[in-house]
Amino acid sequence: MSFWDFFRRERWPHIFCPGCGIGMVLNALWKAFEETEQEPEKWAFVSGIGCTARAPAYMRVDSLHTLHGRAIAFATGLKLGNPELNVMVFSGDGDIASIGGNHLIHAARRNMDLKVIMINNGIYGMTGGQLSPTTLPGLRTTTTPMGNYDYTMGTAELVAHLGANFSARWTTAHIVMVKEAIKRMIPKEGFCFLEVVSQCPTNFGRRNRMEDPRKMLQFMKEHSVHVSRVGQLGAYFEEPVFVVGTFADRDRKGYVARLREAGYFESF
Ligand SMILES: Cc1ncc(C[n+]2csc(CCOP(=O)(O)OP(=O)(O)O)c2C)c(N)n1
Repeated sequence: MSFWDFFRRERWPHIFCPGCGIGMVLNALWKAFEETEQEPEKWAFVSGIGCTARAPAYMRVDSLHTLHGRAIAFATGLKLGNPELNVMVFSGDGDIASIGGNHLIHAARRNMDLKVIMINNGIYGMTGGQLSPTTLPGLRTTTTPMGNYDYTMGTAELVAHLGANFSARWTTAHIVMVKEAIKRMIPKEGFCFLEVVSQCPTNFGRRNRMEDPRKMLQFMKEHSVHVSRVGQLGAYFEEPVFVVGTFADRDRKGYVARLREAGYFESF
């Protein structure tokens, strides 16, 4: 599958700012699809609202661009309506962890058969850079101009704790690991979650003296620590630290398999 079999050139120019990390993740996604010989027509992508949520519109796949925070709820309906379809949610940290947090928690708890890629740029990018639950301590946003005083949500840790089959966090400074994590998620059943910490030079970098995206990549690299060194308590750091690595990789039965075993699909 060539690059242009996966992306819709006719929909470009896209809305992403110069230096935005979403393009890097899309490239990793395409490479993961190419290397595992995926057929895009067997996939559907679901997103909420935000910069990241616009991404599926540029892919040559069936996609649902839904309400802010409700991507996982729509994706769950889609998967249960057509269990043969591979369903991937691709959305932002505000969309998935903040307004959509409750859907995330219960989809992970159920081990719902979805792949979720959450781009964590640490803010609400599309609306101008407000604080989000994933903003790291001390960093500046439009709503915390003197620095974030709030504690950070460890989304990948939470999803792992809830029993999902796969949960990982990497940054765009570890883009090969992002691709490898996507490849690991593709054949798995159950809930598979990948958080990608990513640069937003426009609304995050500018307020934190990192308007140059290369500075942000350097920052992410220097402030990353592998989960094997700190355990799952990384979310409780008082300084900006990105705990990267795989938090869960198990093979519990997914929701669809459990419904099928109980005879629910036959009764429809
Ligand atoms: C119900 C609802 N509340 C608020 C908004 C306004 N809104 C649009 S995008 C957005 C935040 C997007 O942030 P995130 O999901 O992190 O994505 P990003 O733009 O950073 O990729 C908000 C609050 C909305 N569209 N709908």
